[in-house]
Amino acid sequence: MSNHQAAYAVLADQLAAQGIDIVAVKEAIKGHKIETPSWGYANSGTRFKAFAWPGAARTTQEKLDDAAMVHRMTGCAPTVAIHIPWDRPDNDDYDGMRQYAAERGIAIGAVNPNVFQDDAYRLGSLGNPDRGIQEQALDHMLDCCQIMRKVGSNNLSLWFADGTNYAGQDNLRARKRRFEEGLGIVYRNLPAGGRMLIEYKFFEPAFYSTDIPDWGTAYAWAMKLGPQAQVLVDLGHHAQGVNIEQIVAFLLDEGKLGGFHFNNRKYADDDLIVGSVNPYELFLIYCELVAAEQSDDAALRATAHNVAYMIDQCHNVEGKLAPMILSVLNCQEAYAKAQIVPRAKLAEAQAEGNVLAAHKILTDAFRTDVRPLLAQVREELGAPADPIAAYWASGYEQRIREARGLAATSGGFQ
Ligand code: PSV
Ligand code: MN
Repeated sequence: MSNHQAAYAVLADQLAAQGIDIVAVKEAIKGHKIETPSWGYANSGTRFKAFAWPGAARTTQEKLDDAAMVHRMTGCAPTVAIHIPWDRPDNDDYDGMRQYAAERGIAIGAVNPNVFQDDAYRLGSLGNPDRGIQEQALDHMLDCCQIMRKVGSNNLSLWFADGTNYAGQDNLRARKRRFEEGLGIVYRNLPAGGRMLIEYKFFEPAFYSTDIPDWGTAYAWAMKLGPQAQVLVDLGHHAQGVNIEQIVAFLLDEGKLGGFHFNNRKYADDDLIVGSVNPYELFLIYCELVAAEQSDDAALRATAHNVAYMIDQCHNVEGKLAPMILSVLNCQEAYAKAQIVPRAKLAEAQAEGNVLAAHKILTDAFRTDVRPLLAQVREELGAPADPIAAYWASGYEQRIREARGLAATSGGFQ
């Protein structure tokens, strides 16, 4: 018996004694999938400097190769989000892209339109006062609805850089109406079974007003648009001290939580490895999700099981694949800890008003070392027990460094 197998046997006994169904927990962990972003495999930086990383992906094919490697190492990252036009293939060969991914054991996940990098978008996209530019943004988003059909994606992930920098710069109510009109058109063009995930961000790049500043705005529009529109929660897009797990609980209960962009931050939208700054917050967020997954309410369960878990991080100084693997593992670890919360006992303590007992039940689960359980799950899935060690031992990093060298930029699918 290896070390982690012995540790797993001890943990399994301990959890069984608490009435936790370890087989069900392992099955749930095996079903928990996390999408990685194509843009996380390429060079990236801050507004001050992008440091090139040796071996960083230069094309979308290389990004897909890397995402497939992350999936092979973790066993739980089978899809990759694409960003258009960053990942636009030559001759719009999206069939080729879909096939390339499939040949590597992964699939294309969320399609992210880019309506912020063109010069035309200086004053915004859907919120722009110029009708022609609104239409340009709309055309691109409608194009992305077609791309969803071609790559077999069910998620259109929308983030807008729209806002204003100065009081008086634009009419705030008019911008709201422009957004509502544009989003309505996109909504009506979604593929059958596809959904629109509306992401909010409280500031940046505009600093006076942001057109979708908070979950309330995204929620109000998702309600107006209909069942195929839901809210996307990016962990980096809140003011300090905001209780994100409460937002998650509210949106889940309303059937409007569509997806996550995982990352962590110390100050703002820092793009740090999820769980690296505040693993307790990540655990508490997962507690809400798992409680909904395990609820008696069928609609709530369906919402929770349909949440798109995605990473939205660009690693600037710590490499590319290894930090992505660590991010996936951190999510999995928080999910596993949320799975071992004894919910009946917790509900009892809550009903009795036993504040300290309820709090301790949660923190005991958080403090449990679930790594042997995760190693066991990975072995059962045919993935390496220690994905980071396996990655370094695989020689992949060395190979891509030699083959790709130092690239200043990244390009599309070739
Ligand atoms: C910019 O803040 C951002 O990080 C958003 O979170 C988007 O989801 C992402 O870029 C990709 O467009
Ligand atoms: Mn995001």
